[in-house]
Amino acid sequence: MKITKSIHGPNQMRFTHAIVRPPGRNFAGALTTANLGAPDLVTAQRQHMAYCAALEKCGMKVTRLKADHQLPDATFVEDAAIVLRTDALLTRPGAPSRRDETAAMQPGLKPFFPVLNEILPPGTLDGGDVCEADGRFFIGISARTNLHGVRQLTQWLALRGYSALPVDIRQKPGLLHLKSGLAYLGDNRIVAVDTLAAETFLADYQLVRVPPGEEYAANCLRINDTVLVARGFPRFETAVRKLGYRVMTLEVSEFRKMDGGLSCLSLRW
Ligand code: CIR
Repeated sequence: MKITKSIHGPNQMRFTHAIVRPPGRNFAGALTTANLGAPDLVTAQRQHMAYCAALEKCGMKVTRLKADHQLPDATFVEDAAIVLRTDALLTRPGAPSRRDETAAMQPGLKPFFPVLNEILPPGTLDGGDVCEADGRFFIGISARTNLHGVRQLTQWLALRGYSALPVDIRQKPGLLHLKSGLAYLGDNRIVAVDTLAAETFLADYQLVRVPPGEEYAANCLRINDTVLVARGFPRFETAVRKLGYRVMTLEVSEFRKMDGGLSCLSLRW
């Protein structure tokens, strides 16, 4: 039997730090399949500021990196690294246009994590495919994250005492990353969209289903005593409130246009 431990110790879902990067001038050049039109940069910057304020309100110290005007997807910092409380790993994003984001992330992580490991070729891994549930990691095999990447991350985690389980989402419609449809709420509860709900690993958890039509809201974030939920998904918001959580809703329309959501805008530990 594998021994797993919680990253967050006895206080599950406790986070103290976040790294973020506001969108740059070239944000409209980010990758997208959303078909929701071009983002408005000023609105995106405003939404990003509100996001940072929410993290701070939840008790986190937020490190704001400089906007990157060369790498349009660099605001989606979650994809460039995997961060535990004491260790961090630079990924190797699956989209070639995002590869340089890890080098750009390095100076932001170094002050906190002097030794940075990295995913090596031919491995690819996006942080959005990694969902941690109290020391157990679910890793999506996706259009962005390949088996080599999954194996390298699994080994890196095992060396630190954590277990990992691959979840193949390549045939799941609408899921760019695993966390596009899955979020751990703590308290043994997992949010999942219908296309993931039958996965056997979910049998170990209390499932919080996402109402049809509100799938985008699955990418929510439990931070300390609060669950951050994308604004505009009232049935999901009500379901989370009914579980007893304090909910804060945030408008992220401009990031949604670029296939991003709440989790991808920060690295958290
Ligand atoms: C991309 O396609 O890579 C970006 N436009 C969106 C990345 C979203 N990342 C995430 O959900 N972790």
